[in-house]
Amino acid sequence: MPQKRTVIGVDLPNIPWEDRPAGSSDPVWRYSKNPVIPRDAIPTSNSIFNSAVIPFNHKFTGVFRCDDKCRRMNLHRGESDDGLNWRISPEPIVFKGADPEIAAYNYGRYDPRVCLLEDCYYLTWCNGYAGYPTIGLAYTYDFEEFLQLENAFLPFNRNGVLFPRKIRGKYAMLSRPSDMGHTPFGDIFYSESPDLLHWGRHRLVMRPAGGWQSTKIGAGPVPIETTEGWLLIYHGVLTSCNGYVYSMGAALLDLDEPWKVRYRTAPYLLSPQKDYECVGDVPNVVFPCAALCDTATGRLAIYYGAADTVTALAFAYVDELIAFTKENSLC
Ligand code: BMA
Repeated sequence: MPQKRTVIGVDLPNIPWEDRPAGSSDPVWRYSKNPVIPRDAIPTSNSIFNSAVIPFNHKFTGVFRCDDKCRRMNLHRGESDDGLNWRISPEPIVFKGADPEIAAYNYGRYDPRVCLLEDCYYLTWCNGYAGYPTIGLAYTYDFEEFLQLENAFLPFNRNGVLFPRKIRGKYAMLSRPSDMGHTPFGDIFYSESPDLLHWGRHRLVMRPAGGWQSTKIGAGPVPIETTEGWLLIYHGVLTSCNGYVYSMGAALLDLDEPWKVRYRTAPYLLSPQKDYECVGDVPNVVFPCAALCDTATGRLAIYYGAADTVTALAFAYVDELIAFTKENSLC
């Protein structure tokens, strides 16, 4: 078991964990009892997927994408003692603070990420504005009151993911400029801000590459700071004759200049192969949005949406993931 302290962060001995199945040498493996959150965990939900989870008060809290039975996309808070059994609030999060024009429910709120930055929890998500998708941003100290800021970018944009500390003295975010629909393109960009309101100095990070990541890519969980660079887990999309296929990969970004990609997986880490990933409201989707990491052991628990229907869990060791990414890199 790796014991080297590669991850810069805190010890989280209580994250969910299951050893790699006997006979497997894959760097990422699924929880045997997947999915961890069924589509109907609350009475009003059609589906619960693409959701964010973070340690909070020695337990876990999360912001969950719940699409309701009217098929409205919304964000709900959830709590868990063990990261496996979740109590999800039946009511969506109510955001305060923002200009009412920005805070209004408009087109939907979906695909949240939660980032601990300084002493505050920041939430990014795909937020409707003027009927178009862009990156919403809010903060909370207690997961009770959420204060919304201005949208980070102009439409059209998705997959906004904050870095967990300032870089070069600025807040930093990854995002994926897109279009109004089921975007058939998509590169990951890096942007910085002095105040989380004004974003600029945009830099290209990665473009789609071959195979499983040939159509578009988007950042997944908040990047994990390691001695080898920022470990970014991301999704990549292949256009098959049966539609899009969403898989998971990883990259190592330069610590000081994260728009410089040092390594990037040529093979996927996880692709839709289990029934709950292949069958659902949108078949063939593995969509990672959160990762919990225990620095002492290097254990990683990755939460991902499966088939736009349920939430599933996968595990890895950070050191193994870094080694795999370097040994199987596109660059
Ligand atoms: C993307 C987003 C995700 C979704 C994926 C697959 O464009 O809408 O929320 O998981 O498509 O449908």
